Amino acid sequence: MKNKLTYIFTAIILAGCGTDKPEDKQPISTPIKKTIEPKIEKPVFDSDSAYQYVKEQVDFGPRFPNNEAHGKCAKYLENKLKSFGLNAFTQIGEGTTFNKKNIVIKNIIGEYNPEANKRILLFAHWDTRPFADQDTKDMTKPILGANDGGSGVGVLLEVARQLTLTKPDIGVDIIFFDAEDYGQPAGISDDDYSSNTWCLGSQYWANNLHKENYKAEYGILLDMVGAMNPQFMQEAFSNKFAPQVVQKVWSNAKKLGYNNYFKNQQTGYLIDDHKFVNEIANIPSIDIIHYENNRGSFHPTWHTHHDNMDIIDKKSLSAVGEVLLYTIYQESN
Ligand code: AHN
Ligand code: ZN
Repeated sequence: MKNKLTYIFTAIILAGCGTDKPEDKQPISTPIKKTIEPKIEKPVFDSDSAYQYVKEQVDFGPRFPNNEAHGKCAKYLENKLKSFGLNAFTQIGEGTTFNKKNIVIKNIIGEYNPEANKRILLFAHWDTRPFADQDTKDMTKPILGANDGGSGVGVLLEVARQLTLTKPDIGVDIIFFDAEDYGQPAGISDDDYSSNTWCLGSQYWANNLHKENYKAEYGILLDMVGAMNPQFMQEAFSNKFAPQVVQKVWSNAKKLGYNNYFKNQQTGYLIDDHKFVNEIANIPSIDIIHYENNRGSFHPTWHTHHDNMDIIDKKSLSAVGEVLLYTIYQESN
C-alpha cells in the first residue's frame, strides 16, 4: 500500500459578513468531510545516500572472487539490504574463469514485497575486474571499480531503501550479480565462446533460479551508471528481447528531463548480465549502460585504475535512480 495522506477538508462557510450579495444569503453549511488519497508518483531519490553506498564498496578495495575484500563486501551488501527491511540472502555457486581458476560465486539477492505476484527485477554486478587490461600501467593489478561495479549497486541500494520507506504495491527483486567482470581480455584468443567467460554470476543464477519457476515481468540492468555526463544508448540485446521496456524507460527519462543522458541512439550487442537473464531465464531485460558511440567504447576510464571515486557524479546516480523509481511506481497499484 502507498503512503496514505488523508486530507480532511472542513469547509465552513460563514454567513453574514456584512455584504448583501445573494450568495451570502445561503444557509450555513454543515462541515464537508472529503478524503483525498493522492497517488504518489515516486519518492525522492537521495543521491548523497547512493554516493555513500558507492564509496563504502570502494573503501573495501578491489572486490573480485576469492579475495578478502570481496568476502567482506558480500556481507556488507547482504546486511545493507536486510537493514532496509528486504528479505535478503546470498546464493552461493561455483564457477571456472577463462584462465581456469575455480571461484566461489556470491549472488546477493533482496526481495521487496516477496508475496506479490507482479514483480520487477533490478540488477547490477557487484564484483570488480581483477586486472586493468585497458590501462597503460599496472595492467595486472586489480581496479577499484567505482563506476564499473560500484555505481549500479549504489543506485540500487538507495532504490531499495526508498521502496521500504514508501512501500509501493508491487514486488521488486534486486540482485547483485557476482563474477561479471572476470571475462577473457580481448586479443587472447578469438574463439566464439569467450562471451561466456563474462557474467559468470548471472549465468549461474539463470541456470539455478533462487526460487523455482521464478518470474518477473521484466528486468533492468544497471552497468557503469555513475560517471559524469553519462551516455546511455539503446543497446541491441535490450531492443531485441525487450523493446517495449526500452521505450518505457527512455520515455520516462524524457518525461523527467534526462534525455541528455538517455540518448535516442542505438548501439550494438553488448555482452552483459542481461544477455543471460534474457536467453537463459527468459525474463525480458534491458541494460542501462554507458557507451560512447563516437568513440566506439565505454567510458575512457573503463578497466583502468582511473575508475575510482573521482569520476563518480551524484547527478548521474540521481538521474538513473529517479528514472527507476518513476518506472516502478508507474507499475504499482
Ligand atoms: C565486454 O566487454 C565483452 N562486455 C562488457 C561488459 C562489462 C564489463 N560491463 C562492465 N564490465
Ligand atoms: Zn567491467
